[in-house]
Amino acid sequence: MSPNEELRTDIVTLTSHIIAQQQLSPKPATGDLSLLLSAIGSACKWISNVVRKAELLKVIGATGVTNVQAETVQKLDILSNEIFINLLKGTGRAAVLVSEENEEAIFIDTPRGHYCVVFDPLDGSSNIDCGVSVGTIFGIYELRDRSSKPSVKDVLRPGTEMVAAGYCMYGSSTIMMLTSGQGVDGFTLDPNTGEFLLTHKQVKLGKKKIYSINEGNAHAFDDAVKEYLHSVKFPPAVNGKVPAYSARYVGSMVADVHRTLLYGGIFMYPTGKLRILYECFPMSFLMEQAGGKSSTGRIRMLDVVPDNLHARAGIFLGTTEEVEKVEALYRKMDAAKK
Ligand code: AHM
Ligand code: MG
Repeated sequence: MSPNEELRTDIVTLTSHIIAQQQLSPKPATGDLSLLLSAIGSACKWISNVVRKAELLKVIGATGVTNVQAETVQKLDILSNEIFINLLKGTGRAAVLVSEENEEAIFIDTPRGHYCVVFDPLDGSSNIDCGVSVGTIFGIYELRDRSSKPSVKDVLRPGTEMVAAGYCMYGSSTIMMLTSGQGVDGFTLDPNTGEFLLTHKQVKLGKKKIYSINEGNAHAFDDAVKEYLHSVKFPPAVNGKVPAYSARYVGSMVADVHRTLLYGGIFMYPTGKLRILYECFPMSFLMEQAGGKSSTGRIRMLDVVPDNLHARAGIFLGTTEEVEKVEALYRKMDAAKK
């Protein structure tokens, strides 16, 4: 620990931040949401610990099975899922859990369970074996009606109805970004104290021109996407200056969105691999709260109503200017087809 660290007294932990946010809520606060967010913080600490030691604990690699989505399940996917589910169940506040790793929703019969948590416990896990950043993504809904039996209808709702969302990135440091509709705040895990500390207060989207996409899929892109990509590679001069774009693509949504949030630009996955409920919605909620935009190309992503738990959509998120350029090209493409 450096001398400066020892002297630091202006400490805001994730827990104290959640409690402060709770006081700002216009609704009388029960503390239930705070408890859930706090459990998510604990789950992310545990997952971070396992991810960092994965090679040493020999939990690297695939399990040999594929999930309901025909994707290879990594050992760490299973471990992270169990950690997340167990810690959420332990709060007694969650009634419905939806995980990327489980085909069906998990219903928990508990008297104070008024919330639904949707999550991808370890997104980008195919990158683990080579040590690239991975992350956890989560979103929270309140039950529509506390007096009715919880059902999948409680989560098959537009993203605009989420009450909180976030991600935790296991990268060069472990960072959690969180929103409950009052902006985006970021917390870095201090390995000495085991606390998430507020390090990114009220994040506003960066202004850099960066585009992020897996161009290996270009053969399957809509013409609108192809035209957008051409425009960022060969941009027209503005006042005699050619705006220079950079290309960056990690292949791990949390890392690509985190960079987009901090630096700016646009992240795109147009061919519909990413899941609406627990990948697209939380990231779109954060992006809007940081001052950006998220779209399917045709409509606001948060207005989509998923028709099943693992439904997918194309996504474009980032700075408003870039996302609107893509939307304009979709309108042009659709008009030309009429
Ligand atoms: P996963 O949930 O199976 O890990 O897949 C999602 C990941 C995202 O993190 C990332 O944006 C995308 O898949 C990368 O896909 P690709 O390898 O096709 O570029
Ligand atoms: Mg995923």
